[in-house]
Amino acid sequence: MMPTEGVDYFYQATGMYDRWDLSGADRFESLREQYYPYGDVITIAYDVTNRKSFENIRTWVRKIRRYNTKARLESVGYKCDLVDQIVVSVAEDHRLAKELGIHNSCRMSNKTGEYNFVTH
Ligand SMILES: Nc1nc2c(ncn2[C@@H]2O[C@H](COP(=O)(O)OP(=O)(O)OP(=O)(O)O)[C@@H](O)[C@H]2O)c(=O)[nH]1
Ligand SMILES: [Mg+2]
Repeated sequence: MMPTEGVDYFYQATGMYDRWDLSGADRFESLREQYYPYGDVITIAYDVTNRKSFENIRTWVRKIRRYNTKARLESVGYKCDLVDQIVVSVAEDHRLAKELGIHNSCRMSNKTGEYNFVTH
C-alpha cells in the first residue's frame, strides 16, 4: 500500500457525503490545517499494535479542536488482524474516547476487512 501523498479525495457511492483522507505525516500539517475547519465528522486512525500512535490521538484531538469545535470525532484502530501484536486494549480505547469526547470508536483491518464497533 502507498502512503497518502498529502490528501486523497473520495465521493462516497451513496452520494451523500464527501470524504477526504489526509496523510498523518508531519510535513503535511499545513495542508491538514486547511481541512480541519470543514469536517462534519473527523475520523482519527491509529495502529492498535503501536502504543505511540494511540497516545497521539490526544495530540490529534487538540489540533483538530483548535480549528473545529463542532465536528463529530471518531477513532479507528487499524491492524486488528495482528492479534498477537495488539498493545491497546478495548477498555483503554473506551476510556480515552470518553475523556476526549470521541463519539465512537471501532477496530478495523485493511487486510481482512474485519470490523468491530464500539460505541461510547
Ligand atoms: N496487517 C495490517 N497492516 C495494515 C493495516 N492497515 C495498514 N496496514 C499496513 O500499514 C502500512 C501503512 O498503511 P497506510 O494505509 O499507508 O497508513 P496511513 O495511516 O494511511 O499512512 P499515511 O497515508 O502516510 O498517513 C502499510 O504497510 C499497510 O499495508 C491493517 O489493518 N492490517
Ligand atoms: Mg493514508
